[in-house]
Amino acid sequence: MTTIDRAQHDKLANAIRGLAMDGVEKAKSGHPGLPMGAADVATVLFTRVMKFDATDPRWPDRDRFVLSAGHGSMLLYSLLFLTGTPGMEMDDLKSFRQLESKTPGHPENFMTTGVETTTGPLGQGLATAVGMAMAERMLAADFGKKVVDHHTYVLASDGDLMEGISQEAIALAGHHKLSKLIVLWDDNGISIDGPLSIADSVDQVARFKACGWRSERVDGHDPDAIEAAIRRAQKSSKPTMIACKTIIGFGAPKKQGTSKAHGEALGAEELAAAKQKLGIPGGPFEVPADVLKAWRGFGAAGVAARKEWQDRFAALSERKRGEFARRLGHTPPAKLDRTILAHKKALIANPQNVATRKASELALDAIVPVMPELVSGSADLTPSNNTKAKGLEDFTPKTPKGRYIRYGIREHGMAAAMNGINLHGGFRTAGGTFLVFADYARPSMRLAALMGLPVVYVMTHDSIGLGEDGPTHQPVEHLASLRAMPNMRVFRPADTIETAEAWQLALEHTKGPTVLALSRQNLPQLRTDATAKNRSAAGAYELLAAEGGKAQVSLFATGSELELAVNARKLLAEKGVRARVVSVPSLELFLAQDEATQAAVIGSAPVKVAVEAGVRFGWDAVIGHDGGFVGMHSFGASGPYKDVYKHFGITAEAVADAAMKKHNA
Ligand SMILES: Cc1ncc(C[n+]2csc(CCOP(=O)(O)OP(=O)(O)O)c2C)c(N)n1
Repeated sequence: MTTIDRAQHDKLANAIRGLAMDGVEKAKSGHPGLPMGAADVATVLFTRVMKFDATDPRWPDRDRFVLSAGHGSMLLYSLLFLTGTPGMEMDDLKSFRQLESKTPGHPENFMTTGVETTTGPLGQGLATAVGMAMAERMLAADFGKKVVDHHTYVLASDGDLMEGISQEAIALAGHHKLSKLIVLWDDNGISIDGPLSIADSVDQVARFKACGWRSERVDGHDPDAIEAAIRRAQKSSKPTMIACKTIIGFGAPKKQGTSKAHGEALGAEELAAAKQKLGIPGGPFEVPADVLKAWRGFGAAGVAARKEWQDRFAALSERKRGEFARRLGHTPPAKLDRTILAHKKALIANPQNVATRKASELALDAIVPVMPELVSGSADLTPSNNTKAKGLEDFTPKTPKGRYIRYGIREHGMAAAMNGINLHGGFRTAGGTFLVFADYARPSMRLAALMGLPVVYVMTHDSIGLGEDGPTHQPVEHLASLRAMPNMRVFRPADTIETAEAWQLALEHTKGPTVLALSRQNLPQLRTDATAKNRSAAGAYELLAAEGGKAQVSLFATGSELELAVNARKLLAEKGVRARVVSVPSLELFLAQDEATQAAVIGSAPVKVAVEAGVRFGWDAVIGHDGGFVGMHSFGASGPYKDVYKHFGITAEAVADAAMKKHNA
């Protein structure tokens, strides 16, 4: 236990409170209530409990701290400053919420060193931390506890626990007995609308227990009690939730304990009164020298532990050290290219007319043996998503070397955990569900795109082509909506070769997530070439040129509809019309190419028709406003898939007719 006495603790905690009040006051916006209320909890974590070295915020074996309640960002920024994290100066705190500052409204891991994950959408941080704790266990299994042995701490608010994603997250964590995950709940009973009691009456302690956690209640303003609870948590074989009873806006005489302290500046009068009440000396942004010195001491307290870690790391073989660095840097294995090329060549030698979900499994079968960092999984659709490649064993508490995660029917929790696994470092993640249920995972997918995390979503049953399950399961607007998301790449490969190429591009890409939209139904292998060149890399390419002269028609298609375009080209030839076929495995990747490349692929044929079993939205950039489009204009329908395609007029004949109409116009 600590040697920090109460008076010293209060000074340390009040430094956070003072900075948070001043930061919000200067910005005239922000959330002072949480930092003031949770300052004691955070101070205990950072001065007594956590293993970290502020001077080396990227030390791989540091304890992770996730501020799930991202609106309380001044708490985190104050801690980074006080502990002496490089790059966080007092001037940065003074620039809170200003453009391009290191102190944006909500924590953004790409703006601020020391921020482990971007938070703000409530619930996401908690669910992301579950993935971090999973990754810690998996990486320890690969490299040993001497180099990977740390905790993941989360500070969560009422909102974090009310959001539905929290249920998926805590159920996953409890099931996996993620004992190194410790959640501190800022139990202040207040949110924006007022007291929590107007909208919530969940017994959170009982709820966590029911999900396989240890949980207990403490006084969130009693540092020794908080520390003791955390020490008990560290010894548990289960994850722990500690309900820390706090007062929002602690110290603000009129506003504390009310929603008035939640999300606005206190105002000069209340701020001055709070500082007086708390005994915080000095003017705005002033931290007494002795207090800052003490904080800096705690920031550097982990230097020795880090150096010892470095010695242990240095004792690993050169090969292991290199592999550790490669994996933490998300660098794809050197063998990946060769592996994909050999896989493509085998497919050309022995063509497979299979669904692209099956093609994805074939690609994974080839990739998994050369990519030990690839963690696959599915939200209870393993036999449908084909995500369990040969050689992948289940990840369970007893088999931490398993690289297949059974996420259960928890798409949102899965997507957030995938983010956490990537953020922790050492792993790449792929997770499966039906494309239509991207909607159930979307807020976490958006954060992956925002943070630039290279996760892969294996989203099968990608159109009305799934047939009998009907419109609830048939994605229609999903391709367009995912393409609309900045930094999200969507691939809809048409055959085995394009699927292998899409996997290669997804895994070689380290700056953002990728959706693989894959068919349920079998498709012909249309590609007959297997050069080292990845033809999908530019997003689109000419699959078949026009025969017998200049093209009169350009047909564009993705995924399962490429076959229709190929057949339509034949029908047009029978009518004496020359058509070429362009495959577009990734529309937005294509639209990101330079103008000349785009123009060359789009071509100069006067008639342009696109076919995709989704909505038109986005296609005008290729076919023009006056182009023809064969696709969906409504929700789908239940029936055998060939009947459904006919019903909605998505056929080779319809494509040929659309082209003929334009040709004759
Ligand atoms: C998903 C999501 N919905 C809504 C919000 C907007 N929001 C920010 S803070 C907040 C209230 C949070 O209350 P609580 O979690 O108790 O935080 P505290 O009042 O203790 O600071 C809301 C609704 C959000 N950030 N994320």
